[in-house]
Amino acid sequence: MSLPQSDIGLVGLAVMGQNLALNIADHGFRISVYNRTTVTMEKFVAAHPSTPGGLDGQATIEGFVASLKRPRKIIILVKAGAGTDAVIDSLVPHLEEGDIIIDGGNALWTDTIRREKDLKAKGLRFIGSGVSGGEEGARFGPSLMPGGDKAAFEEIRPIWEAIAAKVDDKTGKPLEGATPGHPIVGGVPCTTYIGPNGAGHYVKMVHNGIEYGDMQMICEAFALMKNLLGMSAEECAAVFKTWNTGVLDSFLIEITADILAQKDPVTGKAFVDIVLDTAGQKGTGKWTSTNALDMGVPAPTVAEAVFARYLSAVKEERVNASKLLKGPAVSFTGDKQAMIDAIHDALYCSKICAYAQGFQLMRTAQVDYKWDLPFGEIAKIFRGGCIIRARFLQKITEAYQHNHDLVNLLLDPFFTSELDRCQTNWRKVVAAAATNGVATPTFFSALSYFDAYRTETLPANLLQAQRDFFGAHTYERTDSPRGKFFHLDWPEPGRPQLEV
Ligand code: NBP
Repeated sequence: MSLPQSDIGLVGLAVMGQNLALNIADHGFRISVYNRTTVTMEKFVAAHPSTPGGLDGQATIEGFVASLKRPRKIIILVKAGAGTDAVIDSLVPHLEEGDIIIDGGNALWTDTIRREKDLKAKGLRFIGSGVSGGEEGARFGPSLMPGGDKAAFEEIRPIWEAIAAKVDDKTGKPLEGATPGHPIVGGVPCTTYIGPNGAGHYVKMVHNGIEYGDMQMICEAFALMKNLLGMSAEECAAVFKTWNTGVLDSFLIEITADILAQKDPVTGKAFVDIVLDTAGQKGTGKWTSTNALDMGVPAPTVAEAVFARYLSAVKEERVNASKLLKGPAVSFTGDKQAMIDAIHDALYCSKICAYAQGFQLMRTAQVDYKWDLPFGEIAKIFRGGCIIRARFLQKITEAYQHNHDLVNLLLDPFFTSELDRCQTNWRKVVAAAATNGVATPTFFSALSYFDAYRTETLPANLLQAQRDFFGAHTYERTDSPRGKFFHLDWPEPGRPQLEV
């Protein structure tokens, strides 16, 4: 008796692939699975003999493709880059016109644009879908950001909506409590069609850039509590736990509270104190920052978060420098609780700026790539499943629902008033950090971004005059229409023309 054909197939059975396959099977879809190293596939299938939809392990690409219903839908979840291209190349000879390949890896969006174009020429349809939420998200509900062929997305939509994280649309809160074989029923799925070709992977990249900012900001809040206020990890954990009940309520604040409360099983010390202070990265924050520079979009806070990881990585240099470069003696004598509240507000305001920068990037990219990104929907699908899920995303959704063409998130009335309400505390924290020599690069950067953005006349007038002086780069005049350029016939250096 021949086995039934599968609804969908998946190539790549590492952490993400295994968990996503189980999530799909839990929703009653039959799924064929293939992995380059066959034994990984065999062990995986053997470990999960009965799932609601059923797993069909295949040892060859030919058998894998033959096991799928037409048009075939194949998810690739392998190491992004050359691995993805290798899998596509191995699949293509066995596919037929109209079949759909879905890349769920963290692909560079320009690679997705190239792949979509190449596959279209071969009659195949391609979806580049951001998948966020790590292992847990893949297993019980990720945030999914699909871009590419719209009609192809409509064919995978039932599966994508079934496996995505779910939120309560009114409160914006993720629906939790899924267990193996018992997925969440109801709620609004955290997936929506993002746009053509590389749009989904672009949005996923920006999501990761914001995530870099979010994580670094939380670390700076911790650094201030620890180094300025002399608080223990346990005391900091209690503060983060409280913060998680207010405007900062988010996955990252929640896990930070858990991490800071965790003891090291070997020494019994606070776990965070035995983790070496060098942070790794996989490159999506760098991609976001490089893209910001390429497009000329100010996203300094995201970039600062990437640089903070680079600075953390030169541990030996820092240890040496700590003996040679002196800073101020840390002294805090004020009201401790008031400073904790101020740190809360500094984190909140900086976070608003990081999101504003991320949405600015998407806004510019959509013009360059001729996308029409659904910003309100994007904020909606970030509310559950993904690493940056947070209560305040509901406010971003509302901001874009009120005004799809919002120029900058900072200009939405809600965020304008929040920044107004909290900025005194934000400034107090940045000043205290500077006075006491506690490095808080993203708090500083975000505040400078905010101040520069709200400043009518920046010192760039002097800068442009300098450029005209030494390089005849021309300047625009304040008393002339924009776009009209002038050059001054500058006198010799040291001899400014004092009278005209
Ligand atoms: P990895 O990124 O560690 O990739 C391992 C998988 O890629 C294995 O199945 C491996 O097969 C396969 N593979 C490689 Br490596 N080169 C291959 C090739 N040339 N041909 C065929 N298969 C190849 O897995 P992951 O951490 O599960 O991530 C999968 C994707 O999801 C990545 O793009 C990642 O960036 C993205 N992602 C990961 C997370 C996360 O939290 N881990 C979150 C969101 C997105 P093998 O078993 O034969 O070596």
